[in-house]
Amino acid sequence: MVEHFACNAAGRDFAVGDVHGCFRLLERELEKAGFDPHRDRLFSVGDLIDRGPRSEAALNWLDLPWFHAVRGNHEQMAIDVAAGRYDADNYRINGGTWFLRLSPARRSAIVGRLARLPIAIEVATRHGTVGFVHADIAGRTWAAFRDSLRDTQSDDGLRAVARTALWSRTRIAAGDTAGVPDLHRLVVGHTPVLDGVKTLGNVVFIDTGAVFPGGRLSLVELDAL
Ligand SMILES: [Mn+2]
Repeated sequence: MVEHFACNAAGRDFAVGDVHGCFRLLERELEKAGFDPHRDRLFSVGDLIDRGPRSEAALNWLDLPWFHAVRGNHEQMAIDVAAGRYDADNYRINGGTWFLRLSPARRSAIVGRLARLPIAIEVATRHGTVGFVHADIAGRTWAAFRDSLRDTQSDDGLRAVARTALWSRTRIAAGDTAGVPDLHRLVVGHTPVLDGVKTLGNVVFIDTGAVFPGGRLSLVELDAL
């Protein structure tokens, strides 16, 4: 549920907003940043798939040793549709047509990979721990959120915590600047901020709407946050 990464002493760490199939844009941003796959790492806030042109490429990216992603609500929708827990028409409206057109075998291969994506990632940096979730943490602190992911006894309980992590827009809707006291930064996507990367307290919203008109894909270096 939570994947931990030690400090990258050799190179740089980057975060990328919701890609939604726009992997050509991601390639371009990495090239502009001079990303070095031998030393640098890239962390995704999830929603690699749906809406955009190349959702299936997400699987190739997830095979790369320097690319790490948390699970987004779009990955969760694909998982839930395949399990019969989510309405296929709703998923289609949300950009899942590509997935629904695949063969059942291909769908289950994809879901098998997406289901292994963690809900949260934490990365040690020289400034402190940087946390990643798709939408927001449940609870006030990272420690409490981690505990709730670990200690939740039932599938339903886990789903409730994960629902906040994957879907919540409460913090940004309220303009809540309280932040997360036990992190250096929390990096999230999910809610498009078309005016550019937005910070509330120490929570950084990096989904600048790559797939939407007027939007772009944001690649940010963790050190610059
Ligand atoms: Mn999302």
